[in-house]
This record gives sequence, C-alpha cells and structure tokens, in this order.
Amino acid sequence: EANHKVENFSASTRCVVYGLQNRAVQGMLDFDFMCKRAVPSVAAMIFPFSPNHFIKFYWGTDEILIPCYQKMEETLKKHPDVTIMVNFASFRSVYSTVMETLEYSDQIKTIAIIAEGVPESQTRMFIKAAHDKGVGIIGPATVGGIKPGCFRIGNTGGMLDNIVMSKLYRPGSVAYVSKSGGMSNELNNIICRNSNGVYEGIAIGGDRYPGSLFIDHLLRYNDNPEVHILVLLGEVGGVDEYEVCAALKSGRITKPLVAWCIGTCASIFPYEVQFGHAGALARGNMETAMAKNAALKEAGAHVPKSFFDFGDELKKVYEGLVDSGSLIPAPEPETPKIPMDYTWAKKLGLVRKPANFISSISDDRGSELSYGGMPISEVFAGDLGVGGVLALLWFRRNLPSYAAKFIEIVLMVSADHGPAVSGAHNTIVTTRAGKDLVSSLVSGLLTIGPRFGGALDEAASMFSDASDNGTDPEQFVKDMRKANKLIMGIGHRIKSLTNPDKRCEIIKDYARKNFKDNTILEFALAVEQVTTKKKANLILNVDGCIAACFVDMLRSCGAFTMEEAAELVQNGCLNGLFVLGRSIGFIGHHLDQKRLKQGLYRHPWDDISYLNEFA
Ligand code: Q5B
Repeated sequence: EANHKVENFSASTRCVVYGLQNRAVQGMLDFDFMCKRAVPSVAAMIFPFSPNHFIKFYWGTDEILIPCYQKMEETLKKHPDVTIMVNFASFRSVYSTVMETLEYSDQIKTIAIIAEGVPESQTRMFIKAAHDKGVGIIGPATVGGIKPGCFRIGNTGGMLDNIVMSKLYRPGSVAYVSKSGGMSNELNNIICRNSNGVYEGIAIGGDRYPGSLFIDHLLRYNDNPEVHILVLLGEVGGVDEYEVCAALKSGRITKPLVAWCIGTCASIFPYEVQFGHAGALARGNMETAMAKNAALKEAGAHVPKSFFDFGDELKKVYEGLVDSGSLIPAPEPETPKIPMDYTWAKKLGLVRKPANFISSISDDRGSELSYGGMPISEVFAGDLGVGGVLALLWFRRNLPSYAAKFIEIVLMVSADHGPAVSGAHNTIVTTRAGKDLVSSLVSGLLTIGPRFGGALDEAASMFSDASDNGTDPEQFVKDMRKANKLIMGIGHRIKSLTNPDKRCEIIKDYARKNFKDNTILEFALAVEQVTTKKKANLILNVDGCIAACFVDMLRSCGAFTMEEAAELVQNGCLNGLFVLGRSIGFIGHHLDQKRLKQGLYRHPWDDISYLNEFA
C-alpha cells in the first residue's frame, strides 16, 4: 500500500513558494487564470534574505500583489489555507527548509522539492521525517507536477503556448507518473494527441531516493473515479517499477496501465551507462529498462514495442474504453485566450510599440557591453584610453589617437586650479557643512557658468563665427565692445601677460604640433593681441584656449563634417569637458577636507562689508 501520501490537488489548493522564483510564480498564476481558478494558487512567497514586502504579478491582464515574507512561521500563520510548500531552495539549504516546513505538518501536507543534487543522506532523512509526520513529498530533482484545472507546481508543462497545445487547462482521463520532469512534457504532448488528455501528471524526480514513488501516485490515480487510464514512464535504474508489477498482479491496480521504461539503449554499450539522472544507472540486470519493461508486460501493463509506439499503445487503450462506453469524453471547452507576455510577443515579432526612449551611445543587452557600437574588449585591445572612450560616448566616433590624447590633455589641465576658485570653494564649504561627496561635488559644479569654467562653448562659437566670416580680429574686439558683450574665453582674474597660464601653453603647443589646422586658435591669439593691449589680464584664457583648439581638432581630424562639428559645440560638449575635468579636482577637495577633518566653515565678519546703515 502507498506510504508516501501526496494530497489530491483541487481548484482551491493553495501553496506557498519558498525562494524568489518570480518567473515560476507568474507561470503558476497564468495557469490558474487559464483554468479559471477563483483565487491564485500561490498565496505567498518566502525569501529569508529580505524584509516582508509585496511582489507584483499579472492575473490575466490585471496586476495583483503577492506577499513575500521573511519567516515561515509568520507566512503559514497568515495564510491558513495553504497546504503545499513549493520549495525552490538550493541543494545547500533544502534540507533545513524541508525540516523547518515539517514543523508545520498540521498545515502543510505536501512539499514539492525542485533542487537537484541534494545529498542522498539528507534526502533519506527528510523523507523519513516526512513519512513519520504524514507529509507527502514530490521530488527532489523534479519540475513538480500538474493537475489541469487545479494546480501547477512551478514550471511544469513549460511555456503557456505549450500548456494550451497539450490542453492542460482542462482535465482529461489519463493520469501519469514519470521520473523525468523533461519527459513529463513529452508525455503531456503524447497523452493529449492520443486520448482526451491529462487528468494529472507528477514527475517524482530523477534521484535515487525520490520522496514519493510510482506506486504512491498510481494507487491514488487508481482509486480516483475520474481517472480511466494510468501511465507510467519509468527509466533505467532502481526497482520501484516492480512494486507496480506486484500491484497489477495482486489486482490492487485495476485500471489499464500503459507503461514504458526509458533507457533500453543501455544494452548497446559494453559497460553500464549513467544517464542524466542521479538514479538512472542499472545496478544489476533487474534494474535495466529492458528487464523492467518485460516485467511490466508480464504483470499485465500495456507495454509498447518501443517508446516510439507509446502514443499508439495509449490510443488503442483509450479508444477501447471509449468504444466500450466506460469512458465518455467531456465536451471540449473553449480554448482559453492567454495574454501573451509583451517581451515574448516582441521576440516572436507579433507586436510593436514606439519606444519612449531612444539611445545610441552604449548597449549592455548582449553578451558584451559596447560603447558607440564598439565592444568593450575592443576598446581595451585598441588601448583607446579615457579620451577614446569619451569620444565613443560623446561623439560616437573612434577618433585618431592624437585627438583622443588631446581630450585627455584637456581633462588633465582642467582637473584643478587650486582651492580659491569658485567651484572648489563651494565644494570645500559644502564638505565642511557635513555633506556627502555627491552633494559637495554638485555644489562645486553648479558654479560653472559664463564667468567660471563655462565659457568654452560660447568662446568656440564666437571665435569660429568671426574667423569663418573673415572678420578682422581688431574689428571683432570693437564690434563686441560696441555690443557691450564680453568676449568669452578672454580674461582672467590672476593670469596675465606677466603671469602667463602654463596650461594654455601646453594646449597651444600640442595643437600646433599635432593638428592639421589651427585656424581658430590663430584667430583667437590675434584677438588676444588686441585685448591685452587694453589690459594685461585680457589673455586668451584656459577656456578660450581649449575651445579654439577643440574646434580646430573637430574640423580637421576627418571624423566630422563642419556641420557636425558646429552641432557638437552647440550641444555643449566643450563645457562638458571642463565639467568632467574639474570634477576630478572637486572630488579631490572633498576628500582632502574629510582627511583634514575640517569643521563647519563660517565666513569671518571682518571680511564682509556690512552696508546695512545705507540700505
Ligand atoms: N573685460 C574672467 O574679469 C573674467 C573681458 C573684457 C572683453 C572680456 C572676465 C570674463 C569672459 C568669461 C571667461 C573664463 C570674469 C575664465 C576660468 C577657469 C579658471 C578660473 C580661475 C580655473 C575676469 C575689467 C575690464 C572691463 C571689462 C574688460 C573683462 N573681460 N573685455 N572681453 N572677456 N571673461 N571666463 O578680471 O573698460 O574697464 O570696463 O568674464 O572667459 O574660469 O583660475 O580663477 O581654471 O579655475 O574680473 O581659470 O574676463 O575683469 O570684469 O572687472 O573687467 O576688462 O569690460 O573693461 P575681471 P572685469 P573696462 S577662466
């Protein structure tokens, strides 16, 4: 008689899923919805590594929330209608979780264990404990099982279209038990094509010690008036099929049984073959598939000549029952419409929708991240450096190495200019007010504008427009004065003819030595000749110098048209270079202040002219 009782699932059976298996849970809910279950079969989930929360799932086209708890005790207390634990714990933690579940044996009547590779000693211990407490076990090493119209364990039955094709949304009259979860999918298909379909199917799992045996399920099916045909798909290894033979012979099994043990090809090999499952190895002649098929046939089962004939054998038995009037197939219900997952439908080319975002600079979807269409491994193989990466991400171009190096020089010279400049000052004050790195950095960055560090784009436009129009530098300065406009990129608070800016020398030198053309730089220097005659500090400053040289580089490096180069400047890429470079310095100032443990800054009164009296 069956020892390991697994409960009969119904349309009100509810379970809790152990593990954050959102896809499997969605699959179970989709099945429920297809079967027109009133309530979802998954009442809750357990995930010990995060605090209690809710997870959103589809229920048809609507969305529902399933609670996910940290503790098993709380879960089961809050969901007293749950009788099944679908356990997705890994082989490492499955033992402890099963043993914990067994503490609630007054509530949990069946545990499905999906994990593969559970140590056999542990499996035997929890099987014994479950047996003593009257709890049924399906698995380990199984996909689970399915009862059309009622309950689906995890991913059993495969994808939704497969479930529809095998008509698993409504009960048939054939109940099967197999070892293999993968082959249970094959059985769903064969049974659907050769009978009125599956009533219930359980895959007991491929380990040497499954928690429930073929006989446990076959006796359950035999005693169920709604089941008319039993199916057994055994395999090489183990002797459990002989218990079925005994039940056939003794008359305990009365319903027709169509049976086959896979692995008959093992005899072709000159040695014993271990198939995919841990238990699929014959230890002695009795455990071979050939011997077990012969014994099943001899005991009265319907055993085909080979697995290829399995469907025909089943069909014969089914048609015999229908012809005799003992099986009356139920009228076929309407095939349920299943809402297709959008991602899947898109993959199949069935739907399209305009994207809310478009992006063209990087892609992390494939096997390898790419920058501007170039796989990251090529970026490193080509030693593109930070300048090359910036060019790929900002300009979508692989620039010549001298241009990429120029970008790096710009970042290096603009990285910092001491603690006194506006941005660094702000960063320091913010850090000393106790703020974090990002806040301190941002507070410094927000000072970058037309007077400090943010003059590059406008300087580039002013110099290149005037130069392109053939304007004389002296005339240009006069025109700007007349228009009451400052020339961007000209002037510095500290630097002057007598205190030249070394940074500008470095940039000019590099540009003159490496660029094919320096027209805009030469124009800007001619402007400087005019402005410094007025005042010694009206030099071509670091912003102006970078801007003029960058335009020359963009225009002459061969990677851009004149229009593209102009558009890049208009879009603000040159100020972007200063922002990026100076972030290095601002972060440095933040870390420096932290290292020096500087307290709150308060500006001294004597450094402020209070004009209150005159206000
Ligand atoms: N005058 C930078 O002015 C500064 C003139 C001009 C024609 C001009 C000023 C300016 C344009 C913006 C620009 C980037 C505010 C600077 C940087 C990064 C930094 C910073 C650091 C770092 C300095 C005195 C006389 C007046 C003005 C005339 C001034 N600028 N004429 N075109 N551009 N430049 N910014 O010294 O006749 O007496 O009325 O706005 O390029 O930010 O190190 O600190 O790395 O961190 O305060 O290097 O030049 O001079 O405003 O008192 O003017 O010169 O019209 O003439 P000052 P002001 P007048 S680099």
